[in-house]
Amino acid sequence: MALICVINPNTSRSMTETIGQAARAVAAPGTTVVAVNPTMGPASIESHYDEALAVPGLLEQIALHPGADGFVVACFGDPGLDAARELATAPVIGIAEAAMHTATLVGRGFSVVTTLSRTAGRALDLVHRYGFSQACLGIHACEIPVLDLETPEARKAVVQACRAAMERDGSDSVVLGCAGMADFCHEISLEIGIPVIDGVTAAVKLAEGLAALGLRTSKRLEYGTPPAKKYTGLLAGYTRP
Ligand code: 5HY
Repeated sequence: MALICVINPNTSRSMTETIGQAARAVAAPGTTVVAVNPTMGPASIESHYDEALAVPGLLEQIALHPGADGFVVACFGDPGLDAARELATAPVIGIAEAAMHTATLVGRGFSVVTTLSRTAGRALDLVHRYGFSQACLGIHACEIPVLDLETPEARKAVVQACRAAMERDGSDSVVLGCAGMADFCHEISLEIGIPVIDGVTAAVKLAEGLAALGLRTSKRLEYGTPPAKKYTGLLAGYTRP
């Protein structure tokens, strides 16, 4: 019996619903998934500025769910992942990290299809940080804003972008670069004939696995609980006792 808290770090309730449904669709019997988003922060995350200002809301949600057996940061930039791992004792999994690990388990070389070109640099940073510089064969943008992904036209455009990426990179799997694409992967995989990985569902299965193994984030060094610290102004509520 695991409780997995899936946090959409932007404030779009409809996107949180989509993410929650996709997560519950793959959760094992006995796993409870709670899908939440902060009440403060950006409506969507499409820039470094958005990402920086999404982190306080993400950390607030981590603090509000002390009983969770695992957390999923449901944004492809994996914003605030290290800070969340310091704050939580349960494992915290970023969807970019989960999707990239999963892609290398089912293929030799993966493509990433993200939303706007301006987010591709962040995806590349994570490819290098997570050690997938060789396995990632290309990062491509479908140029659809995050909150426009819910339209039928958007789905078609993402399918085309995945097919073009596969052919251009010579990849044998595709990683979807946005939590808002969580319910696209089966349809696209049928269309282009290779594994298409969504990070939300991959992260839920990884979180379940770690909970089943009884593994929690090590508190010995870098991910130790943040030290006592006074915060002022808008962030006074983040003061560490
Ligand atoms: C995401 N933004 O997964 C990222 C996608 C992106 O609000 N949820 C967002 O474009 O980086």
